[in-house]
Amino acid sequence: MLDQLEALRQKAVADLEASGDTAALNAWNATYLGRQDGALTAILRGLKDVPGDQRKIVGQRANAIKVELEELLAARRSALAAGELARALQAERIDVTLPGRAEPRGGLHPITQTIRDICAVFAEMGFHTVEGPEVETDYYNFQALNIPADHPARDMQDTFWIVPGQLLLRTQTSPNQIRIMEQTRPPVRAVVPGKVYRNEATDATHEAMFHQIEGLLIDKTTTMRDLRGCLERFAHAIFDPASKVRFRPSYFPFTEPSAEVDVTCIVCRGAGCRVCKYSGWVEIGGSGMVHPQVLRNVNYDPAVYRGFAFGIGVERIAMMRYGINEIRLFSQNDLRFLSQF
Ligand code: FA5
Repeated sequence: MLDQLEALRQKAVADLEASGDTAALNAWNATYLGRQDGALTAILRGLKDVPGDQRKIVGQRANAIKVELEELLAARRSALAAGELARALQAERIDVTLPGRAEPRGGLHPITQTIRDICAVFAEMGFHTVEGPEVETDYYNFQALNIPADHPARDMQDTFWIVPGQLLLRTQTSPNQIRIMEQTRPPVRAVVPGKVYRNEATDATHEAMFHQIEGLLIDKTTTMRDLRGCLERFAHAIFDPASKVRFRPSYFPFTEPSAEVDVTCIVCRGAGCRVCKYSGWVEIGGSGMVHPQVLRNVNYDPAVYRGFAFGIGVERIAMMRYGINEIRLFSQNDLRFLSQF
C-alpha cells in the first residue's frame, strides 16, 4: 500500500512539473486531489478497508502526501503567474528613451503675414485697422463711390452678383471708405484689409479672389504729398529702405486726381527684369484724393475736409516680397508651398 502511495506521489510530482498553464493545473488538481475522483482522495476514502495495523501508517503517509501536493500546487501556481506577468511585461515593453514624435507646427498663411505686417506699418502712422463685409450692396460697392448704375467704370471690375443690381461679392475694399465715414467724424485714419472677388480669368498674376488693403485718411489740410509720404514709408518698411514710389496718372470715379502706385521692383532694384517687364517698377495699387462727391455722399463738407484713399493688392506685394511668380499658389493649400513661410 505504501509502495502504491509512493508511486502515486512520484507520478503526481512529475505531472505537476509538466503542467504549463492554469488549465493544466486545474486538471492536475482534479486528477489527484479532486474531492470526487481524485486518486489520493480515493486512497484516503479506502482507508477503512486497510487492515488495522497498517491503517495508521498508510493514513499518516497519505495525509502527508496530500499536504505536500497541495503546497507544490500552490507554489506551481504562483510560479506560473509570475512567469505570465514577466512575459506580459516583456511584450508591453516600451523604450522610454526614444525621442517623441514631433507634431507638425502650423503657421500663418503668407497673405495673413503680409496683411499683418502692412497694417502694423500703418498703425505706426496712426491708422486703425477695421474690417467690413465681403457681401456688399450695390450702394456701397458702386453708387456711393460715385459709380452710378450705367457708369462704364463698372466694367473695370467684373462682378459676381448675388442679387443682380443689389447684392454682390465686393469687387474692392473701397466700399469701406463709405462705411467708415458714415460711422465717424473727421479726422479719419484707417486701413481695411480683406478678400475681394472679381469674375475674371485667372493667370499667373490674376486671381478671381484676392486681397486688398484699403487706406483712408481725412483731415482738413491733407494733400497728395501726405499720400506719397505714407506710401513711401510703407514701401521702405515692407520692401527695402531704398524703395521709391512713383505715381502714374489714372482714373477712378471716387478719387480726383487719381494715380496708380508703382514701387521700385524689389527683384532687380530698378534695373529691369522679367518681374517688372524690364521697366524697373511694379504696380501695387490705385490711389488718389477722395472725390468731393464721395465726401458729400457721407455728409462731409468738401469745403472743410479733404483726404486721400488708396487700395493695394496684397498678393502682388507678397509675390514680390517672397519672390513668388505664380499667384494661384496662395489659394491651392499645398503644404509643400505653405510650410516654407
Ligand atoms: C481698385 O480696386 C481700387 N479700389 C483702388 C483704389 C482705392 C483707387 C482707393 C483709389 C482709391 P484696381 O482694380 O486697380 O483698383 O485694383 C487695385 C490693386 O489690386 C491692383 O493694383 C492689383 O495689385 C490688385 N489686383 C487687381 N486685380 C487683381 C487680380 N485679379 N488678382 C490679383 N490682384 C489684383
